[in-house]
Amino acid sequence: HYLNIPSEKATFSMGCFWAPDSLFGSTPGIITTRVGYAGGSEGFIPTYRNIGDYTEAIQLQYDPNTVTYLELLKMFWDHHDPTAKFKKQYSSFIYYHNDQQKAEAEQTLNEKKAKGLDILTKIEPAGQFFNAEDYHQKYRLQQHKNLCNDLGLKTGEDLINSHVAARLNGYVVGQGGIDQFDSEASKLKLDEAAIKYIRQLVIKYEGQGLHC
Ligand code: MHO
Repeated sequence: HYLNIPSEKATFSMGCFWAPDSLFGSTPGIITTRVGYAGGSEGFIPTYRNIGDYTEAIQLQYDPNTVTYLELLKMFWDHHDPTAKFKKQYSSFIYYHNDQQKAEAEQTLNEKKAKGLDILTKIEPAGQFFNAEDYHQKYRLQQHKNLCNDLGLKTGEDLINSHVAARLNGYVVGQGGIDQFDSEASKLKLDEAAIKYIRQLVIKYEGQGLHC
């Protein structure tokens, strides 16, 4: 049901990319997610082992009629420390895809600064995005190999393009919560065994937050 609706992209860097992959993956309105490298020098091909001046980034495909860019920005600000100084790999960036995203990103940044916070976040136009290695895509979900196999999620491209993979990558670490999972499970076309398996994980990890 997500194939033919208008969608938009959002790209953020907010530390290790495994956490926002799970955070956003189970957020209503998120269609797909991918993790990768953004914001570095042209002509350089970043990899995890040789990341150069790129940042770890999450790129979202979202349905703007279900979740707004301002709501995504609120999640961005609420789920990392934009005042903490890290090496470039883990630094805080908003990579905007159009003028409206740029304006809304700047507006929220200015609201933070008006509170006296020393925000290090930079706002830059989205340039080339390099997918991270397959083993980083839906990293939390990939720790459940049998589940991935049962769902036919075999390659990195499968994991990147699958809406179900995005949702479950959040649910397996409790993101989204049990009520949302129960109301959504039938739409994801999961079989009874998968539902049972994922339910116990959501219940176990709900409320425990994200870590890398
Ligand atoms: N501390 C984590 C960071 C991974 S992240 C994708 C690790 O190396 O296991 O940068």
